[in-house]
Order: sequence, then structure tokens, then C-alpha cells
Amino acid sequence: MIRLFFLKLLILIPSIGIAQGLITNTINRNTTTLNGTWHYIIDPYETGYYNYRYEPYDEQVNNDNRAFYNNYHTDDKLELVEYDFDKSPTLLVPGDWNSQSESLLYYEGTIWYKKSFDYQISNPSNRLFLYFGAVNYKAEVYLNGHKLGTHIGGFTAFNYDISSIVKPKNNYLVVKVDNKRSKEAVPTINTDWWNYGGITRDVKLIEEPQSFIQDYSIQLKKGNNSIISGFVKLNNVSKKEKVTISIPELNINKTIEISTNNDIEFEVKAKNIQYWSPESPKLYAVYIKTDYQTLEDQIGFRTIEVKGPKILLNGNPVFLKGISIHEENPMRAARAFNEADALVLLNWAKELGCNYVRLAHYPHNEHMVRLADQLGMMVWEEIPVYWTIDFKNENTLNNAKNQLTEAITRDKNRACIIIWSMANETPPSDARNKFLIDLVNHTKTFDNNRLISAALETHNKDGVQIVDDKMGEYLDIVAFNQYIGWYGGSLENAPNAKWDIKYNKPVVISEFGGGALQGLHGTIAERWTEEYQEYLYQQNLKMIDKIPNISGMSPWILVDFKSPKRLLPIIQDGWNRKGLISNNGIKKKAFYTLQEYYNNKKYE
Ligand code: GCB
Repeated sequence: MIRLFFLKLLILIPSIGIAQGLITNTINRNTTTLNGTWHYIIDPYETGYYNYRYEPYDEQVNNDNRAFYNNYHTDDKLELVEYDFDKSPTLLVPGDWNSQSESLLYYEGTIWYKKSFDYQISNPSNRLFLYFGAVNYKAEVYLNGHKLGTHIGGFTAFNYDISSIVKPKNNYLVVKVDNKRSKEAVPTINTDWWNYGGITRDVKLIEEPQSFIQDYSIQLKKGNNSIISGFVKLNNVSKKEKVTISIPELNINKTIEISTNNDIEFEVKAKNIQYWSPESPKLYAVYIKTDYQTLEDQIGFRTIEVKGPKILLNGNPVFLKGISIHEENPMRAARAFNEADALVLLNWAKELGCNYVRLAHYPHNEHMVRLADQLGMMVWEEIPVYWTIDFKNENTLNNAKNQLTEAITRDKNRACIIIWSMANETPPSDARNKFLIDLVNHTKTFDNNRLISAALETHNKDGVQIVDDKMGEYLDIVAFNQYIGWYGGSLENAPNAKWDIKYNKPVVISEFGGGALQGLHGTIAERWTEEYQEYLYQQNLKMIDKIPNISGMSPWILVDFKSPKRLLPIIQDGWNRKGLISNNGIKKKAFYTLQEYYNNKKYE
């Protein structure tokens, strides 16, 4: 009983495994995977979290042992325990739960995951971190009965220092995952994609020395193509440390001294850089070294800027030949999460003739951006500030900012990412403008190098398509979605559409498209046929060519994707059919229309 009391006391201390700043470049670190099978309990009433007075167990003084994260020490046989992880079924991690069990297809709520593991720290002075690539949407994490913390946001990574809690044997890791939608969340209740729940990305243990390289930025300096600059951040500095940044192929060896846990900036001149571009996606081996550690990364160097109405990559005008992509493997009808999934999606984009992809509508997994770096695919990365977000809500803003911070922190060294997008199709109002301007300013404090955009909307006045959203003033690229020929407007007249775009900035069509069921054929006048979709692309492309300052596009969308909003039987059956490729991986006619357009596209 004494032991039990002691453990109960510990549980009352919130977040004992302190949530640390995000550790980046986990792919090149010393890690041990916790992927694999995890036991799970479906808990729609959150019985493992609230007592019968609906008070959370982990905030109670009189804690009892029925909390699901707590049975690690239920050695008191008198305790009533109404669950048993080890007799419960398993799910694969990473992976969404919806695609792994028929009964979970539409489930939105809480599922408890549990994994036991052993871990012997290789050196007693080392530290151990628990890292999640992403959990959708809210994760409450407990290790050996201690609460490590809560993470909100389904598409970004987080980690906890578990050095003082982990044991060599039988660690008991429990995660409460809740994907209930709510009005004030990011995204909000209403979206056009599947709300996949679960531990959807890799889980790993990261072993690090006492004082270690947590994060760094190594990029070309803004407005300069021969100075590499950035910062290094060490974790737990107790004395002056020497850190060397070396890029052997560029003969760079820059040593800086660090004696605080803050970001320490550096600058170094570089000669004869082979710049990263879609045609030649050169990545350099970069080493960051301390007395205790050498961390490698593969980093490309390129400049990206706008000049009047042009986007310049390495000083040259570039047209963004793009396509939008959801993070979904259509053949599995599931969240995409690994390198093989990323390869399928990006290879299709390559085959289409793309040099650019819009990763919609949230940050995708790290394999995707790493691969885009290697394949030479420029990227638009965005956060799920989508449609009718609760713009007046301060917590919603902080949540969006946090997701943005986590996305930028993870991906800021990827040359492929040229655009951070703040939002998609958000209805203009003072509150919305304030919210988005705040996000723009926030982005600039983390990364003043990349371009900032958002997918806006047009409105029609006397037959003229107008883009005058106030946000245009704050964005580097004026991007908008338009669906002429699908959600209204005549396809026949589309090529003659008149445009009034208020800003002298590069214009990117972030979406256009229409649905087709692969294999359904008919005339160009019949919706849902491949011929209708093909005609829609032909007419839209003619129209887009005439839009002033047009600098690129990312039609909607590469592959059919699952959406609970898409209810038309036989045609949709729960799939948004605007893909150029079907959910079985078969290309529709419009794929070849766009491919031909991209292959012949001339631009200066
Ligand atoms: C849009 C949204 C996208 C939808 C698409 C559609 O404008 O940005 O998320 O899936 O339209 O298919 O209607």
C-alpha cells in the first residue's frame, strides 16, 4: 500500500516528463523505433479519463487506479479494474485506426493505445526522448503512470524527455488519442477530407548525450547567394561548447562557441555552390559537430524571391507546374505515412510533368518533404486553417501559431519548401484578417526567407472575376482557388473570362478542377465522365494562360481522396472524385491533358 501511495503522489505532479523543444532531423539521429503493434481500447465515453463526476483522473487529488494509463502499478488486488490492455486487440502504428478495422471507419472519439518496451540506455549520462511524428488530433501521453504532457494538432511532431522515468525493462506507455472535431479546433468541424484518427506517424526513442544538438537552421542568407547563415541550438549547455558546421564539398568548416541554450547565429561565405533546383536537386552532406556528437543532414541551397509579378528561383523566373496532394494512400484508403507512400505520390506528380506540389491542407509527414528535396519538387506547405475557423478565439489563434511553429521547426532546412501557406478559403472579415496577419508575422519571425501565401477566393462582379482580398497586401504570392465549370460558371466561355486582380504580385491558381469517375465515359456535357473532366481542364488551362501575372498552379487534385462529405452513390461513395488518378491508381483522361500542357509549357 505504501508503494501505491507513493506512485499515486507522483501521478499528481503534472507533466513530469517535461515537454522539450522539438528535436529536428530525427531521421539522421540515433533512434529506436516504437512502431509496430500497439494494444488499443475504444473508449467513446472517455471512461479511462474521467470519473463518474466527469472530473479528469489526472487532475484529481484522490486519484484512483481506474485511469487507463495507470494499471502499470495495479498490484493491489482489491482494486476494481475494468479494462485490460493486454487482452485488447492491436492496431498498427503508424497508421490511422479508420482503415484498420471496419468498425472504426467513421469513429471519432477517444482510443487508448498501449505499448510496452524495454530500453537500456547505452551510457548512464545520456538522455532519452520519446518522439511522435504526429497524433491526430489530441494526444495525452503517459509513461509508467506519469503524465508526460498533452499535444494538440494532428499533423506536427512533438517529443518528451523521459530520461528520469524510463526503466530498462517493462516500460508502460499509454497514449489517449482523441480525434473528436470541435468548432474551435484547427481544423474546425467542417472539412472536405477524412478525419483519420490515431498515431498516424512514426514513434521513436531518441538517445542523446547530456548536452546535444537540438535544432539548427543552415540555409542561404536572405537576398544573398553566397553566404550560408542560420543558427545552432544546443540543449542543456552547462559550459562553453565548440560547435563546428562543416560542408566538406564546399570546403566549409565554421566553428562557433555556444554557452547558452538559445539559438546562436552564424554566417559563412560559400563559393561555387551548386544550387538546388528541380532540374538538379543537389543536396550537400552537412555535419554539425560538438565534442559529444556528430549529426549529419542533407541540405540543398537555393534562393527564392519575388520580383514584381515573377517568382525567381536562384534568380531565374520559374513557373510552378504543380498539383495538389492529400496525405493519403488511395490503394489502402488510408493516411500515407512512410517513404514508400511518398514515393508513389511524388512519382505520379513527376510523371505528370510537375516541378511543384501543394501539400494540402496540413503539414505532411517528413518522408514527403525529404523525398521532395531529393526529387527536385518545389513545395507549398500549409497548416489546417481551413474554411470557417473560429477566428475570434484567442486559443484557436495560439493553436494555429503552434502548429505553424512546429511545421517550420521541422522543415526549415528543406530546400524544396518555397512557400508557407497560412490558410485555405477563409471568409474575409476583420477577425479573419487579424488572425491571418498574425500568422504572417509569426511566420516571419521564424523564417524570413521563404515566400508566404494563402489560398484565397475570387468573387464575380458583372462577369469579371475579382481578387481583392485584403490579405493580398500581406502575401508574397496571390493564390486563389476557382472552380469555373464545376461549382458554377460556363466552361464554354471560360477562356474569355475577365480578371481583375488588385495586386502586382505573382499569381498562382492554388486549385481548380472537377470530378470524374474513372472508367465512366460520355460526352463533354455529361458530369462525372472522364470527358467532362478532360474538357474542364482544356478550357481552364486556356483561361489560366490569359490571367495577368500567372506564375503557376496546383490543380485539385492528384488522386481521388476519401471524404465523408461526398455522398453520391455509385459515383462518389465517400470519395472526392476530382483526382486525375483514381483510387485504384488508374489515370483519367485529364491527367494526360495536364501532362501535355506542362510538357509544352514555355515561360520566361
Ligand atoms: C476546395 C477546397 C478543397 C476541396 C475542394 C473540392 O476549394 O479547398 O479542400 O476538397 O474545394 O473538391 O470542392
